[in-house]
Amino acid sequence: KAITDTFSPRLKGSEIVIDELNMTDEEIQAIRKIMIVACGSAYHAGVTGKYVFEGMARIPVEVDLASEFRYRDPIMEEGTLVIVISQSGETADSLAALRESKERGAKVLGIVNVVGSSIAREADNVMYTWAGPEIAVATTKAYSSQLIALYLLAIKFGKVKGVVSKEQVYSYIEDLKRLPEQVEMLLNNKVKIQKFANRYLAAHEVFFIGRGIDYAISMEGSLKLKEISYIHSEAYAAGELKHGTISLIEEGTLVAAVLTQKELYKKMISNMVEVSTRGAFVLAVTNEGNDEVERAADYVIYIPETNKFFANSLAIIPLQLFSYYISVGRGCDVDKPRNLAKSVTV
Ligand code: F1P
Repeated sequence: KAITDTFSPRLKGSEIVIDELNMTDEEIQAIRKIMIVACGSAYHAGVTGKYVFEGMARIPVEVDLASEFRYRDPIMEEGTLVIVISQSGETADSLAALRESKERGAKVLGIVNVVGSSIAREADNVMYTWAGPEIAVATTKAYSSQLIALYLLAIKFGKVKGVVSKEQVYSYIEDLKRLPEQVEMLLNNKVKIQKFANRYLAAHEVFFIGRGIDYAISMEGSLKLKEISYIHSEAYAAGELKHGTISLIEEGTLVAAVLTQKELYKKMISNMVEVSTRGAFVLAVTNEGNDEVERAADYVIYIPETNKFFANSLAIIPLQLFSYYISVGRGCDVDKPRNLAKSVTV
């Protein structure tokens, strides 16, 4: 719903018009570097944004946690666009990063859900995500909307900068329009995920692994699990396994492997074999029709086919459902997890 109801990209001639984006083509032309800063799930959306902006618009991107940003002396040359992502628009560290960026002469674009919030007011430009009020503490729909905002920005920036052709714009928009129905299909599969989750209610820890965009999805999947179920969970770039993490794998450890990027299947499959030979139970979240993965995994959840840049919007759904059912099964309060606040303003 966040996807269908939020944005209205239109094609006008060969140009893509996004009503929600308050930026001129001249401002877009002037961008030389993008720095994305945010906290929590918004940060994970930003990590996806890095791959999307670089892949689609060929703009160099840095992503940083807003809470760490203050300890840097970031180089913001002419043409640096800082993108601050925040559902609430009030997160103290994100707001501080915005102010510091402006002081250093950068232009700031806010991707914000709450209209009129501090970040929305202080940013030079705002793209509202219109995801509606978020009741639960753990973000889901605002995260989905942030992803869509980033995809649209990348398409638009790529088009204005002459990297993306008109035909590509059409095809990206077609893929975006299919997402809501594909998300619906995944939601209809929830009983299967619930059954699987029920087997892991007593898990002590769960690892999520992926490469590239799939690593960004893994980070958000892991955060959802720990924040609402209190099970220790970490996301690792799969290539890092052999640099230490693999020693944590024991008989029966659940490892969720995310594989949505076809060119990375081979390497990911070898990581899955690495952990399963050490006793891990491997859950794979992957694209339909991937028989090789079927052989290497103990359990497979398929996501429908989409553009490689948009896979996060689909792969995150089973991971969110998994966390949700674990949380419910363990008797946790899904909407109000302990120790967490909806808006971190101090
Ligand atoms: C950032 C955030 C959320 C998280 C929780 C605490 O908030 O880390 O991602 O779900 O609500 O704050 P925001 O800057 O996106 O409002």
